[in-house]
Formats: sequence, C-alpha cells, structure tokens
Amino acid sequence: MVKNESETRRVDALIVGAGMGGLLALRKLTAEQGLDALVIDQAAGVGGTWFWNRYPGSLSDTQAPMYQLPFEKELYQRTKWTKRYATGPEIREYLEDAVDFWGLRDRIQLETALVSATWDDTAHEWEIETSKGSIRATYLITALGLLSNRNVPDFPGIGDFAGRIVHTADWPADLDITGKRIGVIGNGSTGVQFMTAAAKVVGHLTSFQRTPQFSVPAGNREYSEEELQAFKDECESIWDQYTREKLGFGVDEVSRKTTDVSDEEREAIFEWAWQKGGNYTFTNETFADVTSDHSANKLAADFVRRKIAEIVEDPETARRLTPTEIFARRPICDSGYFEIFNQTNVDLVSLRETPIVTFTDRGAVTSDGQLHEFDVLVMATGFDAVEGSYRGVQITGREGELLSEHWADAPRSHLGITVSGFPNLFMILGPNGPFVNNPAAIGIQSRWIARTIGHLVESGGESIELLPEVEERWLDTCLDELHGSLFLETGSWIFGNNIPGKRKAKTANFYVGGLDNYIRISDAEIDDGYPSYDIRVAASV
Ligand code: NA7
Repeated sequence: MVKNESETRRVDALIVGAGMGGLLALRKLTAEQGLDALVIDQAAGVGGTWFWNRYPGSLSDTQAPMYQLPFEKELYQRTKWTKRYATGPEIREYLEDAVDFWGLRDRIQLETALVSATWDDTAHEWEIETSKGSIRATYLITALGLLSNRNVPDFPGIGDFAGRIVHTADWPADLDITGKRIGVIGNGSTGVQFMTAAAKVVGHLTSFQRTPQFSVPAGNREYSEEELQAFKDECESIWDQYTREKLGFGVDEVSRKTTDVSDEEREAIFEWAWQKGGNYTFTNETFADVTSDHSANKLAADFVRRKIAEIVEDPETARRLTPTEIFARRPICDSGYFEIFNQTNVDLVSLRETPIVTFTDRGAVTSDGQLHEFDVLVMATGFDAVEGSYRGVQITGREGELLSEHWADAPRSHLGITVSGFPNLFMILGPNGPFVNNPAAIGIQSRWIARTIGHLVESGGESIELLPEVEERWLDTCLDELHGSLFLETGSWIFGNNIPGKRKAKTANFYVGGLDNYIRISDAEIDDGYPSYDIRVAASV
C-alpha cells in the first residue's frame, strides 16, 4: 500500500524500547550526536523490564551502585537509592527522573508498538510501521530487552480455573494479594523474590516447584551516608573497572581455586560469602572454579544443600527444596526464601513427584489426587529470552530477508549489536552480546552505537552493514567460549534451554569471554576503522 508521505514521520533514529537501553541510546544520540531521535514503547510508561515486572518483591539483585546507567556522572549524583539493592519502584522512579533530567520526555512516544521495519535500499533508511502510524528513520535501534517475551506454559484444564491468573511480568495494578490464597508456578529469581515477599501477607501460598534452585542470602542492607557518598565520588572508577572485570557486577573476581585451600579454609570462605550475601559474591568472589569445574561446583552446591537442611525444619520439605542438579543457572539470592517454608501458611508441591494433572474451578489437581485450592494463580514462569524478544516483530533486511529467517538455525550478530544484511540496524542486548551486568552492557553498546553513527554522519556514510563472514566468525567465537561451560548443562533461559525445543545446535546466545575482552574487541573495531563492516558513502560526498 502506498502511504501518504505527509502521514509519515521522519526522524534520524528510531529507538524501540523505553527501558534502560533505549533511554541511554536516546540520551547519547541526542546529546552527543545532535540527532533527531525518537523512542517508542508499547508500554504506558518508561522502564522497560521494570515497567512490566511490578510483582510484590520485585528488586534488582545487582548491587545498586552497579545497577545504574553508566558513563553519566551527573545522573549518578542524583540517585536516591540507599540500600544494597534497588526495588522495582525505585528503579522506575530513577528512570523517570533521568528522562526529565535529560529533557527527553517529548522524544518518547508511549503505547506505540513496533509492527514491522523494512530496509529501503534506495532511500537508505528504514520504513517502519508502528501501531500508531508510519515512521522513516536512517537508523533503527532495537532495545527490546533480554527478558520481555513472557513464557506462559499451558496446563491441562487451566481454562476451567475460575480465579485470576497473572504472570509476574504483567502484574495488574488492581491486584491485592493480602489475605488471599495464592498458587505460584515457578521458582526462578522472580518466583523466589515474589514468594518471599508474598508469604508475609497472603492467607496461604502453595509453591508448585518443578526444579529446586540454589539460592544464597542477598545480604540486603542500608548503606551508610559515607558509603553512598563514596559511590558517588568514585562512580567513574566503577565504570573504569569494566575494562578489567569479567562480569561487571562489582564483586572481587578472585583467581583462587577451591584446590588452593584446605577444607577448613574453603568452608570458611563459603561461610564468609553466605554471611556477606549476594549471588555473584557466592559464585565469583569465593573461588574462580565454582562456575567452571564440576568438582568445585559440587563443593559450592553441597555447601548450599547443607544450609537448606539447616534452615528448613521439615526434613521432607527440605529434601524437595534441595537441588540435585549442578549449581549452574543464573545465580539467585534471596531475603529469607527457604525460611518461608517453615511458615504454616506455605506449602510446597514438587511437580517432578506429583505433576499437575488438571485444573478445576477451585485450583490445581496433582497426580496424587490432591486438589490445591487458591484464589490467584501466579505464573512466575519466565521468558522466551534473548532473541525471543524479537518474535512478533517483522524486521526485513536489504535483500528482503526476515530477521527471523536469518536467525532460523541460530541467532547471530556481531557483538550483540549488528546483523549482516540489515544495514543501519543496531541492537542493544541483542543475541551474542556479553553475559555481564546488564547496565554495563547497555552502557558499552549505547556508546558503541553512538560513536558509530557519529562516524557515519561525519564521514558522509549513508549506511553501515556487517560483513557476513564476520557474523559467522563471531558466532564461532561465542560458541568456542562456551565450550565445556557448566551452564549448558542446566535448564536455564541463558541458552534457551527453558523453552522446550528452542535451543538449536549452533545457538550461543551470549559471549561469555568476559566484559574486559568484549570492551577490547568492540573498541578495536572502532579504532581500526570498522574492518568488519561495509560502509557506503553517499554519491555526493
Ligand atoms: P526463570 O529463571 O526462567 O524461572 C522460571 C521458572 O518457571 C522456573 O522455576 C521454571 O522451572 C518454571 N517453569 C517454567 N515453565 C514451567 C512449566 N511448564 N511447569 C512448571 N514450571 C515451569 O524466570 P525468572 O522470571 O524467575 O527469572 C528470569 C531472569 O530475570 C533471572 O534469571 C534474572 O536474570 C532476572 P524449571 O526450572 O524450568 O524447571
């Protein structure tokens, strides 16, 4: 259909997603590159992941000083967070403030979904359809989030349930769980946070657990005035550390191995981490081999198993809560999760031992014939993550190829940012980006994108496109880095193992070679004049 040109809005850059990634890209492209940029988001407010995940207990388990938009010193000084971890509402407030502080409110169009984007190789721009009209943009930046596409599994007879069914990532504003009977499916980070908070206020909670998870104390606490001021004074050194760290979570990434110390010393170090709290403190600040070596992993896992047995009073409940797999999912921390199972209003159902056979109007019936009644069913069932965020949007490249076709046998990109055949498309947290603290990745990728677009503008380039062989090489690099990873052996979203049939043979999903190496490789691309790219220069230049 030929569109009326007057109905089509024209911008230099269209950014899809008003979460941390989209907002930082907007800031950089407008303030540093002077571009006319616009953000669209299907949500009714900014915040991305944090807009949607409003379930009770929602909190970032990255230490708050590291869970901030990097390289923005003035914004950092405004942060009001006072505890080791920031809650969902605090993060939303922080992002709202960033929008006003940077004067970007007029450049954000909410309740607007991306429908399709097609590269016009004659005009050298993207022709974009949104739910609110057409836009043409020289650059398309997709900041769709890693964990946006909700996983809602089907259960037999679930349509018969007469109560309310909610997903944690689509939490209704009018839902008050106080005094209610709640069923919860899922016990990943979200389920653990939700149940720990909900158990304090609900009438009754039944946890339907498929796979028991390792979780360590979060060690949440108030920061002193002095500590808060020190973070503000030294924020640039936090960002500087990214160039030397593997993960960017602000934990001391030790090189000591479990075999370097005696049994007593090892136990004392695990105990120190348990008392200090923090997921990556336990996995990376104790010993370097916990996440890479089976024997070391078992020592860490057995430590947590012993703690569960100490905390949970009923031995049968403790047995069902104790993981039998290796300790190699995205690590979880909590503020009293195992303790809730000592409460009389909390029950645990192992779906491995007694799966749900059907739902009735009153609740779920398990294979032992028991009806578990509840008023609200909470699905804390996670996401079709990473490239799953791109399902449902139609992005068509230079030769008419759909991004979904391009990724048919495995999602592929360079640095998690660019895709061959898709000129002037830049992703933030796209597939095969670094597996690190997300704000760190967002900062580095936004900076890379802004610099690259700045280079194009200055040099009269009208398009930049990744060379296909580089994309294949980067996929191989990501796969090589993954070789032997313990994380491949568990059913986590990190590699797409959580969705039946999703993970394909060549899928890497992340670059696990470390933040330091990622920064070095991505900086070198710019410093060397973009050897991995075909840059087309306008004829008149
Ligand atoms: P996760 O970590 O993917 O957890 C999802 C949970 O839902 C997990 O316990 C799953 O059990 C469970 N699940 C999923 N499908 C089913 C079915 N069909 N039946 C029973 N149980 C099911 O998602 P989260 O939202 O908790 O966390 C995602 C990330 O957000 C987290 O890692 C942080 O980075 C922030 P399973 O383990 O697959 O047996």
